[in-house]
Amino acid sequence: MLVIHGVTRSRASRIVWLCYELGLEFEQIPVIQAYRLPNADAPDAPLNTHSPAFLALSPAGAVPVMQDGDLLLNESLACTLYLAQKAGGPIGPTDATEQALMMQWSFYAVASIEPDALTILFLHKPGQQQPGEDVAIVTNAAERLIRPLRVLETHLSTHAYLVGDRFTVADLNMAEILRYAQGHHELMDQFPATRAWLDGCQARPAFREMWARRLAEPE
Ligand SMILES: N[C@@H](CCC(=O)N[C@@H](CS)C(=O)NCC(=O)O)C(=O)O
Repeated sequence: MLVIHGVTRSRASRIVWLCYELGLEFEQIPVIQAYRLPNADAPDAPLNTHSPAFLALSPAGAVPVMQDGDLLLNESLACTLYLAQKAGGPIGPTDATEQALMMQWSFYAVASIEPDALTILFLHKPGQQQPGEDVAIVTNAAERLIRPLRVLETHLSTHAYLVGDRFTVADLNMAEILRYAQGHHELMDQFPATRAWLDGCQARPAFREMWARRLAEPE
């Protein structure tokens, strides 16, 4: 059976969501991020990204890691792209052209959106008193996101999905990364087609199932 190492409150969410889309059974080993623990190196600490048993699988000490038979795979988007292609249904590529486009959007999400979106996720606290330094960092991150979000908006103004005329792994990968920035309403409101597409992705039963699993985990 497919094994996912990593709690759902991590980038493992991407693989969990895809497994629900595909109806794939999986076992999840809830490896937690070391930074979320008071003392990750204590002998009684739960299995975490510093644990020797986990580092044997992931020398980088990062979740998720996925095992499918003899294949041991790091990098969440390599995992989703692999599973979607292997499954062979509508969520994956039908040919090399679609595969290239799915990789294009996924890599664009990771390279041009994820770093600034993560900054927003961690530092944007609307309605709360915040250090001016954090506010400036968030403002800069939101400004840098305007360019890639314009690219997305242009595409999604004339297409329902990123690749083909159906929901695919490219939408899933992009949606999970853009989720980090969705709490920044002044930013997202500038991109109504993107906002509507993201709402549609998150309304999918498989996303809701992943989200419920995530919420069931301790914060
Ligand atoms: N590019 C990697 C990033 C993996 C990553 O940074 N994972 C975080 C959690 S989402 C992590 O494990 N951090 C470990 C730690 O800080 O201890 C991927 O997409 O899989």
